[in-house]
Amino acid sequence: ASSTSKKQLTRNDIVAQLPDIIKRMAERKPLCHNMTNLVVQNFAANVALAVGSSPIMSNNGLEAGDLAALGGSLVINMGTTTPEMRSNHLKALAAYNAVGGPVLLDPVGAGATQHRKDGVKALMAGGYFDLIKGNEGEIRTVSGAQGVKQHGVDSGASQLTLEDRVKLVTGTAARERNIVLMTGATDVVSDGERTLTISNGHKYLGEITGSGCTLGTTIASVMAVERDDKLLAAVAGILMYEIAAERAGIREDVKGPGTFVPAFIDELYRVRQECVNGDSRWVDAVKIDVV
Ligand code: ATP
Ligand code: TZP
Ligand code: MG
Ligand code: MG
Repeated sequence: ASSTSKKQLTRNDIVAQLPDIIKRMAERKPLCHNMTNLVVQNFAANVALAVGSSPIMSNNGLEAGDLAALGGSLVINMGTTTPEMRSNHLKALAAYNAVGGPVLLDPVGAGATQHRKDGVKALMAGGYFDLIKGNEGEIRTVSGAQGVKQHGVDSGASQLTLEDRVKLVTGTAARERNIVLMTGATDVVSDGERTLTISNGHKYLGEITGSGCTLGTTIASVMAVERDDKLLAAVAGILMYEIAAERAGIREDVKGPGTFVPAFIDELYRVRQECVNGDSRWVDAVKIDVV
């Protein structure tokens, strides 16, 4: 949060601005630079194209300066991290910070291994992240909680009440002066002053790999074009993503997680096209609570 108090975001404000933000993204096609894990490269690139950004998957820190100069955003995802990748991440973080380009951190598996716990500390000490997103175990680790034991990249069963999740997310965002998003069936997102919960989405998002990672790609794509209010950018990305998932999940041709993935990419594209064409009825599905 900045030192000046921000205008509270109401559901009405968000719903009114949402279609224009997505339309702007589709028209500008911002670069979305993904330094992501080896599992989701293709899926994340397709999600970026569907929502209306221009993806480049590059884990080479030495070209981050040239890419940062193109005016887009950066995703740093620790999913398949190595010592070499960490040093590439730090180079890219510095390059984007130098030009004020938005940077999103997804500390995948942060609470699972010592290397990842150390990695989170090194990255957070190495520069500024406009937004940090993760599941409960990851955001607890980011907050500095001791003894978090994640089983791999999944959060597992929740250890916290919604009230505790809200406190943790709001407090961490205030401390880091950025945006923090804790995902789950109900997502909690805050800039330290303003905190919202979002309950859109579909259970199949929890049954495929890369739904957290590609949510990060979607949010970073929006952050590249909506720079004045990054909380609003995050909320727009989450809602586009989760309402597209709802539409895909109930389609007759979707029989399970396998058929869900291509339908989901189609529905992301459909939401974007509706925004471009001025059809904003999809926002009626928004499920947001202002805390
Ligand atoms: P995990 O590995 O713990 O599943 P993740 O990084 O995959 O973590 P999620 O918490 O699954 O991230 O969140 C990814 C997206 O899926 C978010 O948009 C979230 O709201 C959505 N999501 C996850 N589970 C559900 C669910 N049961 N119902 C609706 N949406 C969900
Ligand atoms: N292993 C390392 S990264 C990764 C797996 C399975 C993908 C995690 O994706 P998400 O979006 O956090 O579920
Ligand atoms: Mg998941
Ligand atoms: Mg994840």
